[in-house]
Amino acid sequence: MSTLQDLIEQARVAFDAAVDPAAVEDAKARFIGKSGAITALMKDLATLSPEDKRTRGAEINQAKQAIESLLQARRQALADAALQAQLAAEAVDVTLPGRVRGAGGLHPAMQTLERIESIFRTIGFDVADGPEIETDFYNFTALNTPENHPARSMHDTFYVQGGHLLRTHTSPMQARYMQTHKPPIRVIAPGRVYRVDSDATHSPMFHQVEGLWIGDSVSFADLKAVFMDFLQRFFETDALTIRFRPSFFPFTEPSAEIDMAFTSGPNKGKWLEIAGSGQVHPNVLRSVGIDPERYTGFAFGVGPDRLTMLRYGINDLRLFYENDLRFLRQFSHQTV
Ligand code: 2NL
Repeated sequence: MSTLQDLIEQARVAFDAAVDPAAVEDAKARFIGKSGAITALMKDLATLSPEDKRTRGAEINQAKQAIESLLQARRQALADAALQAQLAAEAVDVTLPGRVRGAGGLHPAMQTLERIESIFRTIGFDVADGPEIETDFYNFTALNTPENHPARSMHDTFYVQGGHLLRTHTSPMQARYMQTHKPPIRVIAPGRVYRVDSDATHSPMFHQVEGLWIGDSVSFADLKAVFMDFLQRFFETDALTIRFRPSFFPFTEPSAEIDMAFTSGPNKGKWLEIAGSGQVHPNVLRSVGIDPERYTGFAFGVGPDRLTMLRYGINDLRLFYENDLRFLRQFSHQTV
Protein backbone atom coordinates (compact mmCIF):
# COMPACT_ATOMS: atom_id res chain seq x y z
CA MET A 1 0.00 0.00 0.00
CA SER A 2 1.31 3.39 -0.97
CA THR A 3 1.94 6.01 1.67
CA LEU A 4 0.03 9.27 1.68
CA GLN A 5 3.23 10.98 0.51
CA ASP A 6 3.34 8.59 -2.49
CA LEU A 7 -0.28 9.40 -3.23
CA ILE A 8 0.46 13.15 -3.28
CA GLU A 9 3.42 12.49 -5.56
CA GLN A 10 1.28 10.37 -7.93
CA ALA A 11 -1.32 13.17 -8.03
CA ARG A 12 1.37 15.74 -8.88
CA VAL A 13 2.62 13.53 -11.76
CA ALA A 14 -0.95 12.90 -12.99
CA PHE A 15 -1.85 16.61 -12.88
CA ASP A 16 1.38 17.59 -14.65
CA ALA A 17 0.68 15.00 -17.35
CA ALA A 18 -2.82 16.44 -17.96
CA VAL A 19 -2.54 18.93 -20.83
CA ASP A 20 -6.14 20.14 -20.95
CA PRO A 21 -8.86 20.90 -18.36
CA ALA A 22 -10.79 17.68 -19.08
CA ALA A 23 -7.70 15.53 -18.35
CA VAL A 24 -7.10 17.48 -15.12
CA GLU A 25 -10.68 16.78 -13.97
CA ASP A 26 -10.21 13.06 -14.82
CA ALA A 27 -7.09 12.95 -12.65
CA LYS A 28 -8.91 14.76 -9.86
CA ALA A 29 -11.62 12.06 -9.92
CA ARG A 30 -8.97 9.36 -9.50
CA PHE A 31 -7.57 10.97 -6.32
CA ILE A 32 -10.21 13.04 -4.55
CA GLY A 33 -13.41 12.09 -6.44
CA LYS A 34 -16.26 10.03 -4.96
CA SER A 35 -14.57 6.77 -5.94
CA GLY A 36 -11.04 8.18 -5.73
CA ALA A 37 -8.08 6.93 -3.65
CA ILE A 38 -8.52 9.49 -0.82
CA THR A 39 -12.22 8.69 -0.43
CA ALA A 40 -11.36 4.97 -0.24
CA LEU A 41 -8.86 5.67 2.55
CA MET A 42 -11.54 7.66 4.44
CA LYS A 43 -13.87 4.66 4.27
CA ASP A 44 -11.19 2.46 5.86
CA LEU A 45 -11.18 4.76 8.93
CA ALA A 46 -14.36 3.06 10.14
CA THR A 47 -12.34 0.02 11.22
CA LEU A 48 -9.95 2.01 13.45
CA SER A 49 -10.11 2.93 17.12
CA PRO A 50 -11.33 6.46 17.92
CA GLU A 51 -7.75 7.45 18.78
CA ASP A 52 -6.23 6.15 15.53
CA LYS A 53 -9.24 7.44 13.60
CA ARG A 54 -8.45 11.03 14.69
CA THR A 55 -4.71 10.80 13.89
CA ARG A 56 -5.14 8.93 10.61
CA GLY A 57 -8.13 11.11 9.65
CA ALA A 58 -6.06 14.27 10.15
CA GLU A 59 -3.24 12.84 8.01
CA ILE A 60 -5.61 11.87 5.21
CA ASN A 61 -7.20 15.34 5.34
CA GLN A 62 -3.80 16.99 5.05
CA ALA A 63 -2.99 14.79 2.07
CA LYS A 64 -6.34 15.68 0.51
CA GLN A 65 -5.64 19.39 1.00
CA ALA A 66 -2.19 18.98 -0.56
CA ILE A 67 -3.73 17.27 -3.59
CA GLU A 68 -6.41 19.98 -3.83
CA SER A 69 -3.81 22.70 -3.88
CA LEU A 70 -1.84 20.82 -6.57
CA LEU A 71 -5.11 20.57 -8.51
CA GLN A 72 -5.78 24.29 -8.11
CA ALA A 73 -2.24 25.14 -9.23
CA ARG A 74 -2.54 22.93 -12.31
CA ARG A 75 -5.94 24.40 -13.25
CA GLN A 76 -4.51 27.88 -12.91
CA ALA A 77 -1.41 26.99 -14.95
CA LEU A 78 -3.54 25.57 -17.79
CA ALA A 79 -5.88 28.60 -17.74
CA ASP A 80 -2.87 30.98 -17.85
CA ALA A 81 -1.35 29.05 -20.76
CA ALA A 82 -4.68 29.11 -22.65
CA LEU A 83 -4.96 32.88 -22.14
CA GLN A 84 -1.38 33.44 -23.31
CA ALA A 85 -2.01 31.32 -26.41
CA GLN A 86 -5.18 33.29 -27.22
CA LEU A 87 -3.41 36.63 -26.74
CA ALA A 88 -0.57 35.50 -28.99
CA ALA A 89 -3.04 34.33 -31.67
CA GLU A 90 -4.98 37.59 -31.55
CA ALA A 91 -1.93 39.81 -31.41
CA VAL A 92 -2.37 43.11 -33.27
CA ASP A 93 0.61 44.95 -34.69
CA VAL A 94 -0.44 48.51 -33.91
CA THR A 95 2.52 49.84 -35.90
CA LEU A 96 1.09 48.56 -39.24
CA PRO A 97 -0.27 51.27 -41.57
CA GLY A 98 -4.07 51.53 -41.55
CA ARG A 99 -6.21 49.93 -44.26
CA VAL A 100 -7.93 52.88 -45.92
CA ARG A 101 -10.64 52.75 -48.56
CA GLY A 102 -9.84 55.08 -51.44
CA ALA A 103 -12.65 57.54 -51.99
CA GLY A 104 -12.06 57.46 -55.76
CA GLY A 105 -12.21 60.47 -58.02
CA LEU A 106 -14.30 61.77 -60.88
CA HIS A 107 -13.31 60.74 -64.40
CA PRO A 108 -11.85 63.73 -66.31
CA ALA A 109 -14.78 63.57 -68.76
CA MET A 110 -17.21 63.95 -65.84
CA GLN A 111 -15.11 66.69 -64.25
CA THR A 112 -15.47 68.65 -67.49
CA LEU A 113 -19.25 68.09 -67.62
CA GLU A 114 -19.58 69.39 -64.06
CA ARG A 115 -17.33 72.33 -64.84
CA ILE A 116 -19.43 73.26 -67.89
CA GLU A 117 -22.64 72.87 -65.87
CA SER A 118 -21.45 75.22 -63.16
CA ILE A 119 -20.28 77.87 -65.64
CA PHE A 120 -23.67 77.88 -67.40
CA ARG A 121 -25.61 77.84 -64.13
CA THR A 122 -23.98 81.16 -63.19
CA ILE A 123 -25.52 82.79 -66.27
CA GLY A 124 -29.00 81.43 -65.60
CA PHE A 125 -29.02 78.14 -67.51
CA ASP A 126 -30.85 75.13 -66.11
CA VAL A 127 -29.41 71.61 -66.59
CA ALA A 128 -31.64 69.07 -68.36
CA ASP A 129 -31.65 65.32 -67.82
CA GLY A 130 -33.16 62.51 -69.85
CA PRO A 131 -32.95 58.87 -70.98
CA GLU A 132 -30.05 57.42 -72.97
CA ILE A 133 -32.47 55.01 -74.66
CA GLU A 134 -34.73 57.25 -76.70
CA THR A 135 -37.64 57.16 -79.06
CA ASP A 136 -37.36 57.93 -82.74
CA PHE A 137 -39.54 61.01 -82.13
CA TYR A 138 -37.28 62.79 -79.62
CA ASN A 139 -34.00 61.80 -81.27
CA PHE A 140 -34.97 62.52 -84.90
CA THR A 141 -38.53 63.56 -85.80
CA ALA A 142 -38.80 66.42 -83.31
CA LEU A 143 -35.40 67.63 -84.53
CA ASN A 144 -36.48 68.07 -88.15
CA THR A 145 -34.55 65.02 -89.27
CA PRO A 146 -36.55 63.39 -92.07
CA GLU A 147 -37.34 59.70 -92.43
CA ASN A 148 -34.72 59.09 -95.12
CA HIS A 149 -31.89 61.00 -93.45
CA PRO A 150 -28.59 59.01 -93.37
CA ALA A 151 -28.17 59.66 -89.61
CA ARG A 152 -31.16 57.35 -89.08
CA SER A 153 -29.51 54.39 -90.82
CA MET A 154 -28.27 51.32 -88.98
CA HIS A 155 -24.77 52.38 -90.04
CA ASP A 156 -24.97 55.45 -87.84
CA THR A 157 -27.39 54.68 -85.02
CA PHE A 158 -27.60 51.79 -82.52
CA TYR A 159 -31.14 50.44 -82.45
CA VAL A 160 -32.45 48.39 -79.54
CA GLN A 161 -35.51 46.15 -79.33
CA GLY A 162 -38.93 47.72 -79.40
CA GLY A 163 -38.09 50.43 -81.91
CA HIS A 164 -35.99 52.40 -79.44
CA LEU A 165 -32.46 53.65 -80.04
CA LEU A 166 -29.42 54.91 -78.15
CA ARG A 167 -29.56 58.70 -78.37
CA THR A 168 -27.12 60.01 -80.99
CA HIS A 169 -26.99 63.49 -79.43
CA THR A 170 -28.20 65.21 -76.26
CA SER A 171 -30.85 67.25 -78.13
CA PRO A 172 -33.68 64.84 -77.15
CA MET A 173 -33.30 66.10 -73.56
CA GLN A 174 -33.84 69.63 -74.85
CA ALA A 175 -36.83 68.60 -76.97
CA ARG A 176 -38.41 67.10 -73.84
CA TYR A 177 -37.49 70.20 -71.85
CA MET A 178 -39.16 72.51 -74.40
CA GLN A 179 -42.38 70.47 -74.14
CA THR A 180 -42.52 70.93 -70.38
CA HIS A 181 -41.25 74.51 -69.99
CA LYS A 182 -42.41 77.85 -71.39
CA PRO A 183 -40.00 80.40 -72.93
CA PRO A 184 -37.78 82.02 -71.97
CA ILE A 185 -35.84 78.76 -71.94
CA ARG A 186 -32.18 78.59 -71.06
CA VAL A 187 -30.92 75.07 -70.64
CA ILE A 188 -27.89 72.91 -71.23
CA ALA A 189 -28.01 69.17 -71.83
CA PRO A 190 -24.85 67.24 -70.92
CA GLY A 191 -24.46 63.48 -71.23
CA ARG A 192 -23.40 60.32 -73.02
CA VAL A 193 -24.32 59.77 -76.65
CA TYR A 194 -23.85 56.80 -78.99
CA ARG A 195 -22.98 56.38 -82.66
CA VAL A 196 -21.86 53.44 -84.81
CA ASP A 197 -18.34 54.75 -85.20
CA SER A 198 -15.06 53.40 -83.83
CA ASP A 199 -11.51 54.31 -84.85
CA ALA A 200 -8.52 56.31 -83.61
CA THR A 201 -10.53 59.51 -83.27
CA HIS A 202 -14.07 58.12 -82.75
CA SER A 203 -15.53 56.15 -79.88
CA PRO A 204 -19.01 54.50 -80.15
CA MET A 205 -19.86 56.25 -76.88
CA PHE A 206 -18.81 59.83 -76.31
CA HIS A 207 -20.01 62.94 -74.53
CA GLN A 208 -21.87 65.97 -75.69
CA VAL A 209 -23.11 69.17 -74.13
CA GLU A 210 -25.78 71.09 -75.96
CA GLY A 211 -27.05 74.53 -75.05
CA LEU A 212 -30.36 76.14 -75.90
CA TRP A 213 -31.77 79.62 -75.39
CA ILE A 214 -35.30 80.36 -76.62
CA GLY A 215 -36.92 83.74 -75.95
CA ASP A 216 -37.87 87.12 -77.43
CA SER A 217 -35.56 87.86 -80.38
CA VAL A 218 -32.66 85.75 -79.14
CA SER A 219 -30.07 86.09 -81.90
CA PHE A 220 -26.73 84.86 -83.23
CA ALA A 221 -25.15 87.85 -81.47
CA ASP A 222 -26.38 86.43 -78.14
CA LEU A 223 -24.92 83.05 -79.08
CA LYS A 224 -21.56 84.64 -79.81
CA ALA A 225 -21.51 86.48 -76.46
CA VAL A 226 -22.62 83.44 -74.42
CA PHE A 227 -20.21 81.10 -76.15
CA MET A 228 -17.25 83.47 -75.87
CA ASP A 229 -17.94 83.99 -72.17
CA PHE A 230 -18.16 80.23 -71.69
CA LEU A 231 -14.84 79.51 -73.44
CA GLN A 232 -12.98 82.27 -71.59
CA ARG A 233 -14.16 80.92 -68.28
CA PHE A 234 -13.62 77.29 -69.21
CA PHE A 235 -9.99 77.90 -70.26
CA GLU A 236 -9.45 80.63 -67.65
CA THR A 237 -8.07 83.06 -70.23
CA ASP A 238 -9.21 86.04 -72.29
CA ALA A 239 -6.48 85.22 -74.82
CA LEU A 240 -8.75 83.44 -77.29
CA THR A 241 -10.88 84.29 -80.27
CA ILE A 242 -13.73 82.53 -82.12
CA ARG A 243 -15.04 82.44 -85.68
CA PHE A 244 -18.24 81.14 -87.24
CA ARG A 245 -18.12 79.04 -90.43
CA PRO A 246 -21.35 78.41 -92.38
CA SER A 247 -22.53 74.82 -92.01
CA PHE A 248 -25.63 72.64 -92.06
CA PHE A 249 -27.62 70.83 -89.39
CA PRO A 250 -31.22 69.67 -89.88
CA PHE A 251 -32.29 71.27 -86.57
CA THR A 252 -30.85 74.77 -87.10
CA GLU A 253 -31.13 77.39 -89.84
CA PRO A 254 -28.84 79.14 -90.42
CA SER A 255 -26.14 76.88 -89.01
CA ALA A 256 -22.47 77.44 -88.24
CA GLU A 257 -19.44 75.62 -86.91
CA ILE A 258 -17.64 77.49 -84.15
CA ASP A 259 -13.84 77.46 -84.30
CA MET A 260 -11.61 78.87 -81.60
CA ALA A 261 -7.96 79.89 -81.49
CA PHE A 262 -5.78 80.82 -78.56
CA THR A 263 -4.02 84.15 -79.04
CA SER A 264 -1.14 83.16 -76.76
CA GLY A 265 0.28 80.05 -75.13
CA PRO A 266 1.45 76.73 -76.63
CA ASN A 267 -1.63 76.37 -78.90
CA LYS A 268 -1.42 79.95 -80.21
CA GLY A 269 -2.80 80.58 -83.71
CA LYS A 270 -4.23 77.10 -84.47
CA TRP A 271 -7.95 77.11 -85.37
CA LEU A 272 -9.77 74.28 -83.59
CA GLU A 273 -13.30 73.07 -84.36
CA ILE A 274 -15.11 73.31 -81.09
CA ALA A 275 -18.88 73.28 -81.65
CA GLY A 276 -21.82 73.18 -84.02
CA SER A 277 -24.49 75.83 -83.66
CA GLY A 278 -27.32 77.74 -85.24
CA GLN A 279 -30.70 79.41 -84.92
CA VAL A 280 -33.25 76.77 -83.91
CA HIS A 281 -35.22 75.63 -86.97
CA PRO A 282 -38.91 76.71 -86.94
CA ASN A 283 -39.96 73.08 -87.51
CA VAL A 284 -38.19 72.07 -84.28
CA LEU A 285 -40.02 74.74 -82.27
CA ARG A 286 -43.35 73.75 -83.85
CA SER A 287 -42.83 70.04 -83.10
CA VAL A 288 -42.50 70.76 -79.36
CA GLY A 289 -45.39 73.24 -79.23
CA ILE A 290 -43.52 76.58 -79.37
CA ASP A 291 -44.71 79.25 -81.84
CA PRO A 292 -41.77 80.10 -84.15
CA GLU A 293 -43.48 83.39 -85.10
CA ARG A 294 -43.37 84.46 -81.48
CA TYR A 295 -40.01 83.08 -80.27
CA THR A 296 -36.55 82.56 -81.69
CA GLY A 297 -33.42 81.10 -80.22
CA PHE A 298 -30.07 79.49 -80.72
CA ALA A 299 -28.63 76.10 -79.96
CA PHE A 300 -25.13 74.72 -79.92
CA GLY A 301 -23.46 71.39 -79.37
CA VAL A 302 -19.92 70.89 -78.06
CA GLY A 303 -17.77 67.83 -77.64
CA PRO A 304 -16.56 68.14 -74.04
CA ASP A 305 -13.95 65.39 -74.54
CA ARG A 306 -12.23 67.68 -77.03
CA LEU A 307 -12.32 70.54 -74.52
CA THR A 308 -10.89 68.27 -71.82
CA MET A 309 -8.02 67.27 -74.13
CA LEU A 310 -7.23 70.91 -74.89
CA ARG A 311 -7.42 71.98 -71.28
CA TYR A 312 -5.09 69.26 -70.00
CA GLY A 313 -2.94 68.71 -73.13
CA ILE A 314 -4.15 65.12 -73.71
CA ASN A 315 -3.30 63.89 -77.21
CA ASP A 316 -5.28 60.65 -77.58
CA LEU A 317 -9.06 60.36 -77.12
CA ARG A 318 -8.79 56.62 -76.41
CA LEU A 319 -7.14 57.33 -73.05
CA PHE A 320 -10.57 58.40 -71.77
CA TYR A 321 -12.04 54.95 -72.30
CA GLU A 322 -9.20 52.56 -71.41
CA ASN A 323 -9.62 53.00 -67.63
CA ASP A 324 -5.85 52.94 -67.12
CA LEU A 325 -5.39 54.08 -63.53
CA ARG A 326 -1.99 55.61 -64.34
CA PHE A 327 -3.87 58.03 -66.60
CA LEU A 328 -6.95 58.53 -64.44
CA ARG A 329 -5.03 59.18 -61.20
CA GLN A 330 -3.53 62.29 -62.76
CA PHE A 331 -7.00 63.85 -62.63
CA SER A 332 -7.87 62.71 -59.14
CA HIS A 333 -7.12 64.67 -56.02
CA GLN A 334 -6.83 61.42 -54.11
CA THR A 335 -3.44 60.02 -53.22
CA VAL A 336 -4.54 56.38 -52.90
C1 2NL B 1 -22.26 69.25 -83.27
C2 2NL B 1 -23.58 69.84 -83.62
C3 2NL B 1 -25.40 70.98 -82.68
C4 2NL B 1 -27.56 71.61 -81.94
C5 2NL B 1 -26.44 70.81 -81.82
C6 2NL B 1 -29.89 71.69 -81.18
C7 2NL B 1 -30.78 71.27 -80.23
C8 2NL B 1 -32.10 71.60 -80.35
C9 2NL B 1 -32.53 72.36 -81.38
C10 2NL B 1 -31.61 72.75 -82.31
CL1 2NL B 1 -33.21 71.05 -79.20
N1 2NL B 1 -30.31 72.43 -82.20
N2 2NL B 1 -28.60 71.34 -81.04
C11 2NL B 1 -27.60 72.59 -82.89
C12 2NL B 1 -26.53 72.74 -83.75
C13 2NL B 1 -25.42 71.94 -83.65
O1 2NL B 1 -24.32 70.16 -82.50
O2 2NL B 1 -21.52 68.93 -84.14
N3 2NL B 1 -21.96 69.10 -81.98
C14 2NL B 1 -20.72 68.59 -81.53
